[in-house]
Amino acid sequence: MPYLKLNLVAVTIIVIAYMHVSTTVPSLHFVGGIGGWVAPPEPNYYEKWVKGENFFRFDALVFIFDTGSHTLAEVTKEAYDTCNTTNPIYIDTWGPATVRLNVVGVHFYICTMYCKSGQKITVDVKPRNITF
Ligand SMILES: *[C@@H]1O[C@H](CO)[C@@H](O)[C@H](O)[C@H]1NC(C)=O
Ligand SMILES: [Cu+2]
Repeated sequence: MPYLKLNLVAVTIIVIAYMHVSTTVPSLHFVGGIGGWVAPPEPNYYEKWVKGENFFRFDALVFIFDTGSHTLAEVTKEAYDTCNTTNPIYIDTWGPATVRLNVVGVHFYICTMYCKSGQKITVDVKPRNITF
């Protein structure tokens, strides 16, 4: 049955092509690249970094920073916009910090010390499941 085999190969290739982006193994995102999690050298530094990334469920963010110099906090959109550090959803004061992206949707991360200098990122986590 060579035709059946060929069809199977074709179907497999098409399915893999559809699944392409989301079936890769979870990746680590080193926030800010080699610079790490620092007070941004230019105002749009982290916005630019985020634009070059694709975040999928079960990926991880790695924030490289010296303990005491920076922090990593997840906050609400309101707190993110105003750099309100009063009541974060989550805070890690020990560097480096790793965050597993277990929840699909938009998440907001700031440094509670340099948020106002632009040390903050918006991360849109996309599902890993395939929808045809
Ligand atoms: C910051 O957030 C807290 C609640 O988390 C709120 O009580 C406080 O009023 C906010 N501060 C400002 C300046 O908006
Ligand atoms: Cu900082």
